Amino acid sequence: MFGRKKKQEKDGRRSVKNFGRRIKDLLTRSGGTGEDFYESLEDLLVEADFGAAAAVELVDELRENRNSSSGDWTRDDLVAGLKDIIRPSLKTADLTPDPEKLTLYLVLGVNGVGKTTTIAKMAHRFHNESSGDIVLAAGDTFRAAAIAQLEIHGKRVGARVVKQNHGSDPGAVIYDAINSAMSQGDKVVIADTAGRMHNRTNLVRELSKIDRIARDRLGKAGMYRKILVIDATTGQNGMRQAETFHKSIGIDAVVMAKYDSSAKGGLVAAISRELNLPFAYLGRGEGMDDLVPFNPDIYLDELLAGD
Ligand SMILES: Nc1nc2c(ncn2[C@@H]2O[C@H](COP(=O)(O)OP(=O)(O)OP(=O)(O)O)[C@@H](O)[C@H]2O)c(=O)[nH]1
Ligand SMILES: [Mg+2]
Repeated sequence: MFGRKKKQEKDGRRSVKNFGRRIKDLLTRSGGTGEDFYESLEDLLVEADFGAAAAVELVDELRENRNSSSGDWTRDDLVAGLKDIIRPSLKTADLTPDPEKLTLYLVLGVNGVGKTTTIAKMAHRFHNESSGDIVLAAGDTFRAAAIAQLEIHGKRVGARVVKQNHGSDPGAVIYDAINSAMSQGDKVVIADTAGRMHNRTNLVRELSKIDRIARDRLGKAGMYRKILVIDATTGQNGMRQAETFHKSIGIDAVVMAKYDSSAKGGLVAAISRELNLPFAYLGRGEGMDDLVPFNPDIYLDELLAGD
């Protein structure tokens, strides 16, 4: 049993399908009828990271939509019913750089979620789409190693890194990076930020300051996108992070990193439903090509697949 779980965790595509398989088992067990069926379905939704409130709402909606003459739930009905309810809240964000304007992507998120890796993957993607030279801003000045890590990634994907010393003002680094891009005619700046501070109030205050500096420097001629990275394996913590960042700084798009190692998947639906935020990409591995544009229909097919 333990061995099997380990294997599922390693194989992202299979483990993401876990929820769909469990639905299938539930239908076999319950015959798709009765109070127990609905309660167990609610439990499965909670286990899949939809969150308790959304799980109750979704099951209530399913029940209401069900015609009394429809009989027991079949797998096809249930999958279609869940898709009908979840699909409308799923939105995509297209982060393709504007060739006419300088675009700044400010990448936010708590420590360890996958920000720096996501930045490298985005730079790699934009570079391949011939968006010109990409500038990376080493805005995580809180840890010395963070600057070095961004430089390694910069070399790997062929992007220029603008940095200052460890401990310097991150707003100043990002200001410099925007100036550098403007003077060289580059169109894309992707800025790293720290995910950790002495405490959360400090982090939010620091990020709000960066936000003001970046907005002022870019002005109307630029495009500004605030990207929140969430770790797919953190469950309802991810939901709370999204709430906090969106409330205090305002988020334009979410990237769900480590989606390959997530045993669940409902977090995407929960964040979409509760916060009405669009998703840009799913991170599906550590490689530079493992950043896949979010596609709601593929997401739902995978989530609900029963094989
Ligand atoms: N499997 C998998 N691992 C990932 C993915 N994205 C990032 N990682 C790994 O997660 C770990 C943390 O990634 P970082 O990019 O350093 O995260 P961060 O948010 O910049 O971390 P801090 O700078 O410490 O706040 C690294 O080992 C990455 O290789 C992903 O999509 N899939
Ligand atoms: Mg980092």
